[in-house]
Amino acid sequence: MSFPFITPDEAALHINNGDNVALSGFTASGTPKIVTVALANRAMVLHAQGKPFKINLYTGASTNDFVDGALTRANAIAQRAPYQGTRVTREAANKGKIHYYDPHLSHMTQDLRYGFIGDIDVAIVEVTEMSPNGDVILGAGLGMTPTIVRLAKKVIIEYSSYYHSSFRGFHDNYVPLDPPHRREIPIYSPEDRIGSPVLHIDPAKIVGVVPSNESESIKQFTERTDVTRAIGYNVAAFLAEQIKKGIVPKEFLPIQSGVGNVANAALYGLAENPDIPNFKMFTEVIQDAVMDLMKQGKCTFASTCGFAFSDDAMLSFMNDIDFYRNKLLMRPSEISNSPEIVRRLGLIAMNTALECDIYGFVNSTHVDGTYMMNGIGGSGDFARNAYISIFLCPSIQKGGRISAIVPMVSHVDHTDHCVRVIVTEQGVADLRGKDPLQRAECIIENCVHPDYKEILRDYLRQARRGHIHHNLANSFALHRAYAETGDMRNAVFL
Ligand code: 0RQ
Repeated sequence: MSFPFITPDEAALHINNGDNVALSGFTASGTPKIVTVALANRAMVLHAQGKPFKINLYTGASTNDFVDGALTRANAIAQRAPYQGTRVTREAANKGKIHYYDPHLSHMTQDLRYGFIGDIDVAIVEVTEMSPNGDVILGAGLGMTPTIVRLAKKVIIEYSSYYHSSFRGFHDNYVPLDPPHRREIPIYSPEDRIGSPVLHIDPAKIVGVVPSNESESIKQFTERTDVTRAIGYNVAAFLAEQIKKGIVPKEFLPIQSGVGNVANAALYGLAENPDIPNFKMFTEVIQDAVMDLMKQGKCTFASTCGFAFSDDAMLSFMNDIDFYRNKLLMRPSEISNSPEIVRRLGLIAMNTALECDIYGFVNSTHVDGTYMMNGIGGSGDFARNAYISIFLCPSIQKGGRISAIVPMVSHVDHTDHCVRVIVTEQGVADLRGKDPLQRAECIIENCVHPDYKEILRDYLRQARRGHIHHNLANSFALHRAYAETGDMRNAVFL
């Protein structure tokens, strides 16, 4: 069977107002880049005619301007899930223009299969190779693709010719059975392959193929700063000491690292510490740093859900693809983030907090408890199940006007039960085996910026005694001071 080549505009006509649309990819990697822009244009034309047009949009993780950006600007998204990271989409979600639903990434795919969210009308899938029987090789991100092509009533293919080297062999497509038939997911080390490099799509569902030649358009990270460098140094020194003490096995454990500037710096910190052995990664997304670390021989293997490489790094990856062939493997997000495997492999998980409180609760998502930043992403999948769950953040933000350590977080993503270690540029708070008051003292003395130490000690002194010491009238005094004066250092306790 050969599939019709269609234009992006013709592809967009297959999508109707109110449809549930699911996309391939994970972060910007492997997402469609052409049809979504045409869809945004179609929405704008229909809106100009006074006709309603919005879709519900489900992806592996955050996307890019071709997807969230274009569709948000066109006011074409009704519901959106899971993680997003595009400025306009964030604004729309915060203004209530998009119903943004933020599940754990490991849940999202099975939520679709379980029918929690409704049927999938259309899947749009970027592929890099394709044969007439519907066998495809995906691109730089895997995400939910094996499940969405099974569930979707129609599949639109974006056939990318951007990649001049073949991705064949970098994917491990696999869909677990659902309860009550679920068995163990048989991954016992980061390299284990359990599925197929080729994904089969039912040819009868494929309504057309749209050629594409777009890159992922991912920007490079900002250079490390003194602060992010210090966070990386501290986390590496902590782990080196754990190995020396025999708490972390001397052969080390696989690393999971979140995204962003802080997580990037943490990986470089590991690479620069001579007492950290070469390591493998079992993570949800890898960025440029991992390619560097592979070249240095420090990172020997990475299992991931997507290659979130900047355009320059992607070109150098393609030019040297054979070097990476046995060192990189992409898995669906429900496997890369599977709590079962995270626990079995004993990951060292490193994720980023917006704010932490003195008892070890972490807010990764909502500034001031109200304003959505990105979403929980995979951080919860890893944090609860890791061998050691570490949260990283600079101790202060906005030139010191915000302390990242507060008496009580304004929103809870990760509880004190999951958060084992907090690292800032000031130092490391090891919370394992400590009661709440011991944790508070440990965090204040090791992680808080000097400008805020006395303020937080004061909070503890005047707090009501119990298992946890709090004074609810003052728990948000720092947030209040920021709202009223623009500086948390002006906090006043009642
Ligand atoms: O603001 O953009 O205006 O400069 O938040 O902060 O320090 O640059 O850190 O880029 O690593 O992002 C938690 C958002 C950190 C991210 C978060 C402001 C700060 C800055 C960004 P500007 P930094 P990063 C993998 C796992 C949750 C999901 C997750 C995230 C901006 O890491 O989304 O971990 N994590 N998923 O100034 C007010 C505070 C603030 C604050 C920071 N307390 N109050 N503003 N900022 N702390 C990803 C996936 O799952 C795919």
